Amino acid sequence: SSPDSDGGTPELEKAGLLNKTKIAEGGRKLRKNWSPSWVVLVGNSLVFFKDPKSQTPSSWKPGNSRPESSVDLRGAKLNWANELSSKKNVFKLRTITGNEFLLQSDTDSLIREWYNTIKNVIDRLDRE
Ligand code: I3P
Repeated sequence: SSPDSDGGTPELEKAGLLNKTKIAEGGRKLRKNWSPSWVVLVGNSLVFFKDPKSQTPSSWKPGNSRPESSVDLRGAKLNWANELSSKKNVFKLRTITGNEFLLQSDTDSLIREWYNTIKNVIDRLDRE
């Protein structure tokens, strides 16, 4: 079994660089502001970090650096959303509290991996 399967520190599932913009806060529409974000999927949360240069998957540890923001995936909705952007490979994540994010990568395989991984977490939480 893995070191953190005892309910202690949540396990890191995935980390990487994506383009991100928040498009709604509590259901209220926001102006788009795309920027690169270091995205970490850990436990039931998607955590966003500002400075991608200082982050690598192997160096990331909980508490190592201050997240910019964090999203609870419980009850969240995930959908491909290429109609919401002129960019390719865009999906939308909507939290239960009505915060909406677009995430994007030019690399098809990378964005598909992120979509599937986040979807699996949401589906697992839905079954709990
Ligand atoms: C927005 C900016 C975004 C673009 C958005 C523009 O302009 O160019 O990159 O979104 O398009 O409004 P501004 O910087 O003046 O706010 P995409 O790159 O996702 O297309 P939109 O208004 O059609 O969403």
